[in-house]
Order: sequence, then structure tokens, then C-alpha cells
Amino acid sequence: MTEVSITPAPVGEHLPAVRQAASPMTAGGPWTVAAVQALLERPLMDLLFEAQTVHRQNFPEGDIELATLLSVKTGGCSENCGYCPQAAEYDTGVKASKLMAVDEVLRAAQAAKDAGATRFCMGAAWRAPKDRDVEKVAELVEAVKGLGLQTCATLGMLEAHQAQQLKDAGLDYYNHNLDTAPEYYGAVVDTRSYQDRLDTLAHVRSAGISVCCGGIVGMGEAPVHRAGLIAELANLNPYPESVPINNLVRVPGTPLADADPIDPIDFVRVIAVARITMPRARVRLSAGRQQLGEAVQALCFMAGANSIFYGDKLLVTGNPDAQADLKLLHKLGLKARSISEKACGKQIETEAACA
Ligand code: SAM
Ligand code: DTB
Ligand code: SF4
Repeated sequence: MTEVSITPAPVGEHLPAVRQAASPMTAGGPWTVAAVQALLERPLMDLLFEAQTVHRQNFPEGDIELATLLSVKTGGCSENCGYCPQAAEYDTGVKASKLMAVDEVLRAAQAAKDAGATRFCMGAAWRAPKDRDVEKVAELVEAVKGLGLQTCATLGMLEAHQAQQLKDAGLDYYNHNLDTAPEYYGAVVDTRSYQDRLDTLAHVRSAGISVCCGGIVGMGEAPVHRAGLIAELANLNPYPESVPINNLVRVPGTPLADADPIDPIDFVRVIAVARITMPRARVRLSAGRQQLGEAVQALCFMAGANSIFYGDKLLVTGNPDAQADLKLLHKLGLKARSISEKACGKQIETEAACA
């Protein structure tokens, strides 16, 4: 057994260094990679204490957002993202299909709403949609919005006029992840650049759509790359309203199928640091929850996660069963966010509307 020596910390070092927000969505920055890495390396109990303190200051209601995903256009994607089962060049057994019809999507959205979700996210395996694709997705957005759900879409790279068209249709959020640090990006995907991702995020912002942007851990990245991802996200000005943190789902047939899984405690650290650096963001415990188990998820909520993907399926891979998730929230004494019990007393349009 390895011998571990524990050095007591000087008095005062365990106090939380709570940072006050200058404005709700531009707090604390700019963050250097070194400062973020130093946070990641803090003694776990200090880190959790600080993250929970920041969390309580910014989300006194303490509810958990339930967001349901639907793959509206599956597989056959021309990009080569090393993590993704939907890339055409990998043999993953995913069957490619065309864009779903409005009534089929509406049925799924209604079921998600009936099960308690407040946000419905439509994903499409495109590198970049064509204008005629955006027109059809705009119809989906309008229909889902009509049910009283928050709408989110993730369709790949967007041009400015396409973002505007989606905004006009009532899109609340656009998900477009930076996925990892800029210097590790080329090791994961080389059919597009980091700058391409940032350009789309800028178009989404300019159109007035709220940004959902996060990344994946467990892709063989070094701790400095995790710090680099968080620093990039936190330094977006403003930082994203929603930050999904995915634990890589290792799908056979993808280049990352055999990546070493991240240590669960390191996963919790990433959540805590996302909370501290982006105090007002909804930090979402995203893909890969099945692999974490209940105790680690509980630590993630302690660390400031306040959103989950909810429903038996992600896009093409599995997710914890919805009933099991509701039981877990109940066991932990956590409440799901609901449209009728809004903390702000207004119809939820964006998180900012509740500020
Ligand atoms: N094609 C669009 C794009 O790439 O932005 C939208 C769909 S894509 C599947 C959305 C996100 O899912 C990716 O950016 C990535 O963060 C996440 N993702 C994909 N495969 C994953 C996996 N195996 N494990 C964890 N997250 C994954
Ligand atoms: C995000 O950050 N994670 C979701 C959503 N945004 C679109 C997707 C996870 C995909 C996991 C693998 C799959 O089922 O395709
Ligand atoms: Fe295509 Fe998106 Fe999958 Fe990359 S992550 S292969 S862009 S569907």
C-alpha cells in the first residue's frame, strides 16, 4: 500500500474564498488556466465547501432542472469527433435517419413535459445545417415552444442568419460545446477548429439566444486541459447560461472507446470549479451519469450541479431511468424545477428572467 502523508493546513486556509459577482453573468473573470487548475487541486472538502457556498448564494431555491433530449436527426455525420457514435466514419451500429416530423417530435416533447421536464433539447447529427434544414427545425421549435417548454437545439455550426431564424421561431437556448481545452481539441476532432466553435457561439449570442456550452471529460485529457476548458467557458463574456459537463460515454467503434475513465472524484472537482467560476450558470450533470452511480452524483449536487439530462435516453446512448432519477432526487431531498412553481413568479423565458 502506498503511504500517504497528511500535512495540516495553516489556520485560515480552509475558509471559502467566495467571489462576488460584478454582474450576474460576467463574474470573477478573466480566469487564467493556472488559477482554475489551482482550484481543481484544492483539498476536496475546501473545494466542495466553497462551491456549495457559491451555489447557495446564487441559487437559494436549490432546485434541479430536468432537461430532456431527443435526437431529431440521427447518425451519418460528416465530422470525425473521436467521442461520437454518430460520426459516419465509425462503425458503431448507429442507424442514420432523416429529420423527424413535427407530430412525432411533439409527442416526445409532450411526454417529457408530462414527466416533469422543463426544457426540451433537440439534437441533430449535422456538421452544419443547410438553410432548408434550419427552416424545418424552426417549425419544430415553434411547436415545442407552444407546449410551454423551454426550447434548446444543437445542430452543429450556425451562420448568423440561421441563428436569427431560430431565435425568431422562439428558440431559448442553443447547445454548442467547446468540449475540451483549445490545445487538446485537435487530438479529438480535426474536421473543424476551435475557432469554428467560437464563431457559432458568437452568432448565437448576437441573435439573443441563451448559450448552452460545456464539454466532455474522460477523453484522455490531462488535468491542465480540464482547467483550460473551464477557463475558456468562464471567460466567454458573458459566460454560458447553461454548462453541460459530460462524462465520456465510451462507445465501441469510436476512437475513444478505450480511453481511461476519469476518477469520479476528479469529475466532482470539475463540477465544483464550474460552479465557482460561473456562479449563475445552470451546471448540468450530463452524459455518463450511469457510470457515476448515486453517491458520486450526490457529491456533484453538493458541488453545485443543478441540472440533469432526464429521460431514459440521451441521443443514442442510455441514461438513468426517469423513475430512478426522481427517486434519487427524493432520497437526497432535492426538488425538481417546475414550470408552475417558478422561483421568480414569471413564465420561464430564460434563466436571466428569474434574476
Ligand atoms: N452535431 C452537433 C455538435 O456537434 O455540436 C450536435 C450534437 S453533438 C452529439 C452534441 C454534444 O454531445 C457534443 O458536443 C459532445 O459534447 C456530446 N457528446 C457526443 N458524444 C458523446 C459521448 N460519447 N459522451 C459524452 N458526450 C458526448
Ligand atoms: C451535451 O452536452 N450532451 C448531450 C447534449 N449536449 C446534446 C449529448 C450527449 C450525447 C451522449 C452520447 C449519445 O447518446 O449520443
Ligand atoms: Fe457530428 Fe456532432 Fe457527433 Fe461531432 S458530435 S460527429 S458534429 S453529431
